[in-house]
Amino acid sequence: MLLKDKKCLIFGVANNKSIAYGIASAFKANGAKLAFSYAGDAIKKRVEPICEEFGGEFTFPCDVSDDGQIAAAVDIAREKWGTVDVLVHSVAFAAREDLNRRFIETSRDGFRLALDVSAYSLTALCHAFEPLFNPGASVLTMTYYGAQKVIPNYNVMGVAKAALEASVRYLSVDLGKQNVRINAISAGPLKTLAATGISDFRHLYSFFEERAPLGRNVTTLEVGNAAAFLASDMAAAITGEVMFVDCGYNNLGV
Ligand code: NAD
Ligand code: 0WE
Repeated sequence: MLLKDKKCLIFGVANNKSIAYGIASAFKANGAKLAFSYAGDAIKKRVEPICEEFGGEFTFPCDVSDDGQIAAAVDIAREKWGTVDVLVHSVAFAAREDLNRRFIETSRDGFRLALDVSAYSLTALCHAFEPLFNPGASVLTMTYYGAQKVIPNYNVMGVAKAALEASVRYLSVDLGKQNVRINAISAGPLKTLAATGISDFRHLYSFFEERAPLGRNVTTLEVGNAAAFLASDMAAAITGEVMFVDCGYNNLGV
């Protein structure tokens, strides 16, 4: 029970394939108290039964590109819990057209959207929730290898993830002063909603599977277990890190 009675806010569950769902499942197995955000009414209908499934305490609206909704989420968390022990950011978005053509063709608006939702939102959430974090609290975000190396079609999301990973390092200094930690998990490819409709995703998925040292891809629950460790006091001296949970793929040269 790594997270016994810890109050955990989870941003980014869309359905039971979401990485955030695997994280919620591992957190629940470790005794955590859970609450879930949703962005829009369509997602609300999916998140509510998932919250019930995990015995979650409340759901709340939060489009992370809207400062007003972030402030309202802080108010709800303050009212329900007073303080927060764990915040999970498992959110990303880019316009589909920017993942289907050459990176060089990325528009200013497409760049702004991807970086706003997928990178800046982490800093916005950390700043807004800063007054609620207990000493020893932990923030987690989800990244991908395309931040560090070129992955075909990942494009502006790779640039957004590079900004996200750098944000984790800078935020670790600011949050460290109040003994709050922040880390990123770099997960191997997973067949989630955010991966459907990506041209060549199936090819990329089997490419990783064939080459990864463990000869397979990761599961959302394995990502969740790594998240439970990083969120727990077992990881009390780990902050500002990007931890790969990818069956070893990132270590390969050729
Ligand atoms: P997912 O589609 O299940 O989750 C993405 C979530 O982002 C959804 O819940 C969606 O509602 C939310 N979202 C999008 N725009 C939002 C906004 N403006 N405000 C609030 N929420 C918003 O897909 P996933 O694969 O579980 O993605 C979760 C995280 O994991 C993302 O950061 C993604 O980049 C990262 N990741 C995914 C993979 C993969 O292969 N699937 C690998 C590594 C990292
Ligand atoms: O981070 C991600 C998913 C990011 C993502 C996916 C979508 C698809 C639908 C962001 N925005 C959108 N917008 C949509 O309209 N991953 C790590 C999964 C992923 O996405 C890829 C990948 C991999 C892996 C896109 C291209 C190439 C590889």
